[in-house]
Amino acid sequence: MKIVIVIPTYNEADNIGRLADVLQQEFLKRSQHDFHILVVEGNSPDGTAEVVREKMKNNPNIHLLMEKVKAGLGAAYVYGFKEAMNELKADVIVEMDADFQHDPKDVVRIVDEIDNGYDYVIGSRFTKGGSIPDEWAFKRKFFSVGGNIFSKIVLGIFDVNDFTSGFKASRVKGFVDKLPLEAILSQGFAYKIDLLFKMHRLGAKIKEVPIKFGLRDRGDSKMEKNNLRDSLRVVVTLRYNENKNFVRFLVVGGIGFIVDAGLFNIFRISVLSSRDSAVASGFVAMIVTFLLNNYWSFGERKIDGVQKKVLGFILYIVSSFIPIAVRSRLVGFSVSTFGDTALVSNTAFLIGIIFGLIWNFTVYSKIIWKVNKR
Ligand SMILES: Nc1nc2c(ncn2[C@@H]2O[C@H](COP(=O)(O)OP(=O)(O)O)[C@@H](O)[C@H]2O)c(=O)[nH]1
Ligand SMILES: [Mg+2]
Repeated sequence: MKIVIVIPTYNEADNIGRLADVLQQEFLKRSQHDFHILVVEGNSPDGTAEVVREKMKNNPNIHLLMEKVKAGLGAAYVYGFKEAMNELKADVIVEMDADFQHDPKDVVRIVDEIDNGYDYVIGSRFTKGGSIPDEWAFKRKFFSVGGNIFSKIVLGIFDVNDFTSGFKASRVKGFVDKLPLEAILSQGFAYKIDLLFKMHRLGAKIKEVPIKFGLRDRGDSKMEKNNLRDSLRVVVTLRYNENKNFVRFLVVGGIGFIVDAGLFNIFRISVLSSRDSAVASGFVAMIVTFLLNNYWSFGERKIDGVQKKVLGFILYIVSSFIPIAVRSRLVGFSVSTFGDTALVSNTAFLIGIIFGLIWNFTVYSKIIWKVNKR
């Protein structure tokens, strides 16, 4: 496989050359792979680019991508990802810092898990065997650990412990090439949470490999002051966007009801019997809601092609009958058990509706409009 290590740099002249040397030695341990280093340079004033150019003279697997200006970590990675995919034709992309906080000796351990079939391998500080530096001030530890717990709960992803690790490997085919890189939610550090969430939603098989996050070797941290707020914003935005599907699904349901009831009456007083009208209006409402769900509620994962649409629609009709059948059973059971009163039947009916909403939304979001892995 072609493996590209993307390393963003800003004022890393003291580190990048030494890091490249160590990495080259590490690459020899997995000679079955074709390793490359892609430095994304934020136009550092300290001559980082010169150091890289010097290395490139004798190392054809080292590449340099120059940014016009330092635009943040997320922006640097997006630039690097695109180059790695489109120009270098990477099969696997590794993200890593230039300052030795990530031990270059861990690269092969991380890549090994891709070989083992995982799609997204996270060098994790918060899994058994991983660690953050003892030297960190309490405040930094607190925000690092606390931020991860917060992300975990709000995003509902419980099989990941380190949401902000900058050391990881991603499979390109089916994963990085499906990420909406243009619409990255943060140009800074918080891009990590965004991409992790989206990889998870793409159904990546995720593996955490414990790493000991070290102290920066030389040079200064470029940690932005607003990282914490920015991360918070990304987590909340991701959650909201997820619920947007649900809100839209409810609106479509409401529209479906209006269409159904309206057409029922139009058909009934014009051409059809009441019985036939109920079938016809229901069918039209199904088509309308299916299309609205396709182009709006789940628009970002819409079904393309007539054949797939027809299949999706059949599934849509079949699955929609299940909660209706369950509801009628529930109402029948309730009135025969608790008495045939308005309260009993309406309570049962309402429970049936709630079940129907959960059922339909689950089927729509997990099956019919599941996140695409084409
Ligand atoms: N190209 C580019 N690289 C950056 C930028 N910000 C940070 N880096 C690099 O990204 C890596 C991580 O940044 P670092 O300052 O170590 O962050 P910290 O470990 O959180 O203090 C390092 O290799 C930096 O040189 C940026 O805006 N542009
Ligand atoms: Mg660092």
